[in-house]
Amino acid sequence: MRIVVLAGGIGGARFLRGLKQAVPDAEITVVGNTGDDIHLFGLKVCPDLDTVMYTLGGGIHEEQGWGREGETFAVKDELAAYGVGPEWFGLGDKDFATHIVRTQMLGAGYPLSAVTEALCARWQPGVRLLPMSDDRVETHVAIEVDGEQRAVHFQEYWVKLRASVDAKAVVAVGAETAAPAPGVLEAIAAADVILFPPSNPVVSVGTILAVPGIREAVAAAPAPVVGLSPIVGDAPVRGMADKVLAAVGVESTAAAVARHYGSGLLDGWLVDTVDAGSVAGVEAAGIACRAVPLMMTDVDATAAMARAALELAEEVR
Ligand code: GDP
Ligand code: FO1
Ligand code: CA
Repeated sequence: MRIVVLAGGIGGARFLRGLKQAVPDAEITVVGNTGDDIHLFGLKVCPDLDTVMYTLGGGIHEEQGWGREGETFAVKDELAAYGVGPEWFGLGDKDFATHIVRTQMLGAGYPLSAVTEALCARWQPGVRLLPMSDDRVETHVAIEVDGEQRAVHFQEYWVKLRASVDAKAVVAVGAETAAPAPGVLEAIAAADVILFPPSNPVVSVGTILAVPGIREAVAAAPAPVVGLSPIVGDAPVRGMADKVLAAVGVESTAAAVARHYGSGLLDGWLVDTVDAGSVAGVEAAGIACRAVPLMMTDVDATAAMARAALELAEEVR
């Protein structure tokens, strides 16, 4: 079975670990978000691609969901000693190696998709990891501070500011001129099932869909499209997705996110059992809906979620 998953970072990666356990023989292609990418110290950092690669490759810092386990920060400390920042983004020594290899290969002319394939040759994530685009796309957030509007890089908003101020707008800078990476459209067209994991609907799945051609390809694909809600009981399970949902005028409920994706895109939607009351409303929007446990407490629980998503895909096929 060929499955395509549009994934961000932590939520997407954890879901993929369960999906792999649920259908070990499936051929999984991950279209990864690159809108979180940031250039630091002359290096290109790809947080969501690295979280998927490290999580599925066994190198992730499990509690954080980003960066490597057993990290040290000697390089970061030395950079700070030179007064070279930013200090608010925790790049570890092991992680630096990934960004050095990536930046070196990009500098040699390899596209991001080829670089990602090379990095995955070491990590063996057990899925085909494609960036959404080889072109530069970076999410910026418009905020208002002391009455003046300004735009900050997503990572500054998310990590430095901890999303403590309202997001007035979220812009995927460069998306309009970006092209899907090689293989992305083909994988979507050839898929037996397309899944939207419980990733951030705005800055993860939304950014991937903002690359011209990808939303259209998903909508036109023969495969059923099934999503899992990252919102449980009117709140994100973790992180600040509600802040960016508000920026695009979407309330922080499982049903509102389904409607935000729309029946033109989604054939099925899974909500958590606590949101069972919203099933009828989602169905009324033309999207098949089931209420199942959606907390990724361990790989077995996540595998059960993945099986439920695949079952719903067969029901709506
Ligand atoms: P990020 O790029 O690192 O923010 O990760 P993603 O965008 O892939 O996923 C972030 C989303 O995962 C957040 O909005 C969380 O609400 C969601 N999430 C995290 N853990 C769980 C879980 O156990 N169950 C569900 N349904 N969503 C989760
Ligand atoms: N997230 C944080 O909250 N604090 C950090 O210091 C941090 C460092 C970091 C370094 C490398 C990397 O690949 C990801 C990192 N993240 C950090 C996560 C990153 O902000 C992700 O983009 C978010 O989790 C949302 O996707
Ligand atoms: Ca992300």
